[in-house]
Amino acid sequence: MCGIDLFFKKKEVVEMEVTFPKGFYFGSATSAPQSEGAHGIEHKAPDIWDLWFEQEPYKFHGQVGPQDASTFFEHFESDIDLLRETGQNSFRTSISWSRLLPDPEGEPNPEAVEFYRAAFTRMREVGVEPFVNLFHFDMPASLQERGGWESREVVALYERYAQTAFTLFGDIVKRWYTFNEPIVHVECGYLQQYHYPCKVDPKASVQVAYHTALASALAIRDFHEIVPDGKIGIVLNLTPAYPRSDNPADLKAAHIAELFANKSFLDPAVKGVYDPELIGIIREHGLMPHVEADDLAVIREHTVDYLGVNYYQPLRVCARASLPNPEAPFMPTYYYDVYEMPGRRMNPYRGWEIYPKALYDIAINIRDNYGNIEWIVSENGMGVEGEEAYRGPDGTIQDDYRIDFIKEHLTWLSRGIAEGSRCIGYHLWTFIDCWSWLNAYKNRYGLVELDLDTQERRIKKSGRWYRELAQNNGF
Ligand code: BGP
Repeated sequence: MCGIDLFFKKKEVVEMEVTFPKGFYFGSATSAPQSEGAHGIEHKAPDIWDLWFEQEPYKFHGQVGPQDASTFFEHFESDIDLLRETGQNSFRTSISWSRLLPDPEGEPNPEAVEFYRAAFTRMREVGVEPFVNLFHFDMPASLQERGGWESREVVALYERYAQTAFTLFGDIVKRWYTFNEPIVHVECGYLQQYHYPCKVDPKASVQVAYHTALASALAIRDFHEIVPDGKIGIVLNLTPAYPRSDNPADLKAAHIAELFANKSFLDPAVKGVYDPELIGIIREHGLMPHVEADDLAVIREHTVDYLGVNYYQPLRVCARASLPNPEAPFMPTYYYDVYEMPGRRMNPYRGWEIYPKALYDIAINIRDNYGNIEWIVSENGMGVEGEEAYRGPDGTIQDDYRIDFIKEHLTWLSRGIAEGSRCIGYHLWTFIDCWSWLNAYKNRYGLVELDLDTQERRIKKSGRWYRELAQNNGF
């Protein structure tokens, strides 16, 4: 058995026929900063990834920066043809704020307007429903200098950007998202130093989280006026928190982990309110954000029409083994330890556990605790390093491990749907191998291989299989 096959040594699901409801969305997801390229100043103003790469290129795998993203800006027409060739009826990408509005207070960049209109129109022409997200970790650098999400002024400018995008593209794009994985720019940018501005500042992290939830609600309010026949959601990375055991201390640890990791954005986005227990903890640690009059009414009244769920890995936790240092900067792990369950299946390249059943648990959680709101798997996928080792005699990458990964997740998802959860589709991360933040091109996720030297695209075995999956509405 070789490396990648080991992922599947313990399949959890026996092969069975799996089918999805008629009209199910089969597609994939990417983001503007990870796929467009054309980062030169003649095309767009710098965002924080351009800025950070300029400052500390050695932090990026192979010192490859965002300017080397996979040239969708240049090749969008033939890339959209490949969407059809791989059977996709829908596709998520994002708009780059700093491309559309290089001056966040100025007029839209005509080149960007032309590009996005052409790309979204072309998708529609070939029968691919565009799902468009407004913010995928890419704060304009000029706004980061003005405080980023810590600043109320940036919330107002995000609302202006959202209104601009809805007005410019709302006639051709009917499915929108306000944010991708907002907890990530909170945690990685303000606690863990994996995103710019690389701060360790718990108080700022709470303000950033709160401003993000508020900005999302403001955009939803405006969307419903500007595009009344569309739907808008938010993409959340849900990582169900599983306790090590039924011991009350482990259960409590998992309960608190769930508050921070999932409910912190899920509750305001879907229910319009924050969980009082989470607020109690934030208050106890002296981290309450600055809130202005009417904010909470905006959050309460403008909830999402549907939900995007990114799922990669579960969160396993246990009671802390030692008391936290009360003087250390506050982290949610004040209340729990991350638990490394013996025997868990790992994707060693990304360091993430593979646990497909969580998709079923998410489906049931949404059904039972979030009003059975309509939702879609907006990301799920497997990043593998060194895929060229799997190139077959005809030159195609034989990524059977990816096919197995998708099958297992879809099997559990279909059970959730059979039990009444309203999931409308599955978007794989990702379409064409793309640039992945600090990991750059280390791990490849695509249905389509990208040759970094020539920019040539080649459909992998999984891409051909995906087409059959979509044609058969199952496997
Ligand atoms: C998600 C992000 C994506 C993508 C993906 C894979 O959290 O929304 O942008 O990058 O994870 O993760 P990575 O690229 O870090 O391997």
